[in-house]
Amino acid sequence: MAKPNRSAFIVIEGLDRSGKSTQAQILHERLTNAKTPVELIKFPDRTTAIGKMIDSYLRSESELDDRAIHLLFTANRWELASHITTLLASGTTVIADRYAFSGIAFSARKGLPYEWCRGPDVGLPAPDLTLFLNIEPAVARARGGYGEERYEREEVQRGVRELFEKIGREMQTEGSSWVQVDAGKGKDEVAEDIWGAVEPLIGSCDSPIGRLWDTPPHFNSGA
Ligand code: Z5A
Ligand code: MG
Repeated sequence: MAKPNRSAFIVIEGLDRSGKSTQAQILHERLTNAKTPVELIKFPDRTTAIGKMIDSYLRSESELDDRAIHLLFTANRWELASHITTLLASGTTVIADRYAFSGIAFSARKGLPYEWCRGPDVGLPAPDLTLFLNIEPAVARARGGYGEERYEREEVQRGVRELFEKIGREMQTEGSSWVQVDAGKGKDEVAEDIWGAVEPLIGSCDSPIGRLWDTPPHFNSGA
């Protein structure tokens, strides 16, 4: 049987100010310079109609029920799901700056049931690699402090961190590739650690695109 010819889906997760966007950009540039087709997607994608509602909520310009905003974050991923699978199938590497794991961690931190939070993300394109940028919230705060948006407070970040750790343990238990990166190091060192995890995946994805938390892990077009 011929090998599926597709590229890698790489997710960068982590706490606020852990350097996700910085590293996503560095990785994007590195792959572009290596002539590897690559697209960087940021979640939330604040440019769509749903993304604009999320943006307004995060800026505290509007109020929403906790479950309603959770479902909007998930819908924001689903509206890009078929775009992601199309890119992967056509040989473009996809980097996502945050993904479903942020959705679960931030909503469960508010007290919503963990399994309820996970439900709507089941079946999304599964990452081939999730890089979790691990940092002490106090170190993150020292990087210019938290911003003005919702959730940007140290006690929130501590709770979110514990939930990310739970998600990471579960992902590793089920055999998914979840790699912790020490994000407290300098930018270049972190970039090298990330490259060490990403490089082996480039040009070597030989399985069908998986579905997140779905078994068996087959993702067909039409999502
Ligand atoms: N959220 C949610 O609730 N549910 C969901 O489903 C999703 C998200 C997807 C907005 O996310 C909020 O949405 C977020 C979670 C929630 N709330 N919080 N918290 P966002 O992605 O738009 O916002 P966020 O605010 O990511 O964090 P950030 O500030 O963008 O952090 P970052 O991307 O990890 O960091 P950065 O921008 O790359 O770097 C921050 C600063 O540190 C900057 O000045 C850098 O130059 C500096 N930096 C970066 N790396 C280093 C190193 N290695 N050393 C020293 N300084 C560094
Ligand atoms: Mg960011």
